Amino acid sequence: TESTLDADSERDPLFDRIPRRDFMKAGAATGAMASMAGCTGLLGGDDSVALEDVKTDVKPGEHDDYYAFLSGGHTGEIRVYGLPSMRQLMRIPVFGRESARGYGYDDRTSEMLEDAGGYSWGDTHHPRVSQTDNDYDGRWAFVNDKANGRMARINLKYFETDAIVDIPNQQGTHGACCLLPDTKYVFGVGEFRVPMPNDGQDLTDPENYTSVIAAINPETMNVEWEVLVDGNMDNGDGGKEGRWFFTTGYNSEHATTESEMSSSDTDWVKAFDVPAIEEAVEAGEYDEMNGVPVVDGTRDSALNEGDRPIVRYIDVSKSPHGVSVTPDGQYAIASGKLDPTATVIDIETLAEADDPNESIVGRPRLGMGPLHTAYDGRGHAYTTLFIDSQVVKWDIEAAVEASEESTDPVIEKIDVHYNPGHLIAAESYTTDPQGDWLISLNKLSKDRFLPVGPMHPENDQLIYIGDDEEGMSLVKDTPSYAEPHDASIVSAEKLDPAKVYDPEDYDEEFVGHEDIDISREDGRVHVKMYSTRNEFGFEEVTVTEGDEVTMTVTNIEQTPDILHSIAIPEHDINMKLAPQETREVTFTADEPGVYWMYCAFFCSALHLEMRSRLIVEPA
Ligand code: CUK
Ligand code: CUA
Repeated sequence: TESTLDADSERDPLFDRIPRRDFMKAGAATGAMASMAGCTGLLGGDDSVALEDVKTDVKPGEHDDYYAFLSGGHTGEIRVYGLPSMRQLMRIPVFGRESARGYGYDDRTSEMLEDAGGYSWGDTHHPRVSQTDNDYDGRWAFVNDKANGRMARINLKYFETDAIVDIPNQQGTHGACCLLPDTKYVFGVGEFRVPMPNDGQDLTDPENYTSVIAAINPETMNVEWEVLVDGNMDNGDGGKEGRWFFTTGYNSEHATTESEMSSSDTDWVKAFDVPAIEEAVEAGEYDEMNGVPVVDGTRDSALNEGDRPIVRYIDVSKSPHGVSVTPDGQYAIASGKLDPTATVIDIETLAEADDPNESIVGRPRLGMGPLHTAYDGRGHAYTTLFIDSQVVKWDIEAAVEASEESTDPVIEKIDVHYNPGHLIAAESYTTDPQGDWLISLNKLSKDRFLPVGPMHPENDQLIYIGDDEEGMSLVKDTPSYAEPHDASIVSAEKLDPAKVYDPEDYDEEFVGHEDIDISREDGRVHVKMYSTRNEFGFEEVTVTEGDEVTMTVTNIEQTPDILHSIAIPEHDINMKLAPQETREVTFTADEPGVYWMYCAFFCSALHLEMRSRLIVEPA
């Protein structure tokens, strides 16, 4: 394993202490604490398992224990990995067209992309998986578009994007997260401060720029309301109890340049009191902007006076970046690039505190550039140190009362390669993390892989965190294409993806053997045909130059994994068809000639012969 940077002398005394604390936590739950306190036989706590006793390699033909959903940054996609193998199982295009899946090539998905702004790319950062009762429910994943102010929903029955909302009044949607326990809302956290409305009326005075969080209904993907705040916002995470939602922000200065943005020693974590906001919306205390109720949550607003302010502004050290809520829902932990400490906020006291700063209960000193924090469910937090290029493991309860200078809560540090952004532990975003695996999503790989030109892959490192006695172990390097930011790791048994499509789930009309048809009316041609090994429903389709052609094609196969597509040369069309899937594409046949429509998936021994002619007659 990689070296532990802390000298042994620094680690030992802490090391002695930690398992006892773990044990006390477990003991308190069973009421057995008094009789067994101090017993050293319980080093490592109940759940601690040695690395040699866990599956680290997934043999050929075996399955992984977890799905990991990694964002793809400015590729605009999501990648699905298996854990612990770190094999890439699938890519899910979200904000950009992708030809292998025909995403953005058929009518339905291209209309979806068009209705969502018509951009050809997005910047995905935070994939979050829906939960019911604080556990993964297998329904959806959500992901933000930092580039264009959007949120997308991925249907986990089919592992495909099924909805995108272009969020009004929000220029860059950075944080993304669900309000738990039951995913009542998906929050889009607005990063860029812009004039509101951003219509060219008021361009120059940054004091008047502002940003909003958006509460999105996960079923309808409708933006229900927004809250306007002071300063910008960055990452976000929701409490486990359905009341609080937290965001960080690095620009309380309301500045437009880097030096001004980091001039103040403190910025804010904002705590949104969701039921109080809902009451304000209910009472009509909002302005409607671009069709969305926008509630004023700035510090001086009327709604922030009185005994139930809708947004609490908590002073934290300069430029906080990550914020995440502990699995027990007790603390929100924020940290940033420019200060070596993390801020531990006691969520329960937030409601009663006169001054929200009273809810800050700890400021442990973790290392340089603490960015993001994940949890193992055994009372430990793991924070990436961007500048130190390490992951630090620390004890949450020991951090309560810890001063800014205190390194006491620190248990261990491990080097990562290099410069980690997010990290994520298995089911860290639930109330019951698995505590075995952690991925450090490193921004640089430098010398870790064969060189492939000036653009390097990034390095997603798998770290075993299940053994409190031996500490963290680096298990694998995985090169990844630019640029994963965050991830969610879900136990395999919590998802139940379909093997073939259910035609009931889509609007397109299923075209069976008997249903093939070509109809013509006023220069419009509608072709309905099936695809199967090794043919399309028609051997040739003849249209006239200038016709608007709609093709509805069903893959009538029942056999899992037998995919076809219909690729039309020189028409920029490739439509993927999984078993029982129907898709539709509309195009204008404007060049006379013969075009071989072919199947792009190697589906059988006669796959190459699976083609038909599109004949376009001159007008
Ligand atoms: S962010 Cu990229 S490393 Cu968008 Cu959560 Cu911190
Ligand atoms: Cu169908 Cu190749």
